[in-house]
Amino acid sequence: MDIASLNENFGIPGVLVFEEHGELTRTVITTPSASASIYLQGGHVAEWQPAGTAPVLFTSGNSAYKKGKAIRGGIPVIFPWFGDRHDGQPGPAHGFARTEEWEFGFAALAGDDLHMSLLLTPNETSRKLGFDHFRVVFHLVIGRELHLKLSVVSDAETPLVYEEAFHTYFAVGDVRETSVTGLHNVEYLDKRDGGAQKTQVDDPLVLTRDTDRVYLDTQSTCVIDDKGNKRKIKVAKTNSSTTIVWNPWTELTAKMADMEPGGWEGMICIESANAADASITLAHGEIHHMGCVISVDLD
Ligand code: TA6
Repeated sequence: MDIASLNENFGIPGVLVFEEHGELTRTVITTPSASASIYLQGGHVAEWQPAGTAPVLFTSGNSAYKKGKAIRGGIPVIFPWFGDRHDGQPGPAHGFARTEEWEFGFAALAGDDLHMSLLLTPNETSRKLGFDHFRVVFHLVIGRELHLKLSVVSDAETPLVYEEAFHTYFAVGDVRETSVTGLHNVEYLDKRDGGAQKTQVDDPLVLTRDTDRVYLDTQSTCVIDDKGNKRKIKVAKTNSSTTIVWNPWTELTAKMADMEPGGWEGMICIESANAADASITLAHGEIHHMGCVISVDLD
């Protein structure tokens, strides 16, 4: 659907407007409680800023807004596998959902909150990768809080096995002065140490180097104490058993064309997922909902 048709069918004057940005189509949202931008490619929430506080999501100034290239930052929607594909078949890192075009479903204003949905269905890309007969609906409520729900339905005769994640990049004043609670005593796979399984002893967690950890069997709410912005960001999730913590730090950032050299200092990924030992299996007609509510409390 072209921009004019999107605005005619779904636009809300002064609240929700579709526009081109780079090679991509996005919707820009402005309400009394928050502003946001969401790209149809990937159903990708790139920005969310509740009234009265700094942007909550980190987006790299070097991000490419090109077809088929994931935006660096915001909330990449990861489906149907997390990280490298694990079944010996070829496929892009973190699956295809974040680089495919999603269909805009609906948008409606309820008070100061904007409700909207996006839909991903099988296409030539997914079928080539062996994924057909599924539907993914991404429901969002954008306001003083950000409510996310990813609903996956299987229409296949054989079981659908998948991983999923909200790969959320949070903006922080300085990651070195930021701490995270909610993961104490949780087992994790340390991808910076050959995937060794360890226990989270330090509480709160403070990152001091490049960090890539997959926390297992945890449904906990994480709280990011973003001292640099004098706020706490709460990440409450439902039907999610995995939490990933990631920061590329200096050396890895230097190798990423879509990251600015010091970009790592202003971000931390706290990702709500079902991955590693927590993949989801759906029989024909079954549905699964993974949710996440992000909220901000000023100090
Ligand atoms: O969530 C952490 C991670 O899996 C890291 O291993 C790193 O690869 C990161 O995702 C970013 O992946 P991307 O494909 O977006 O560069």
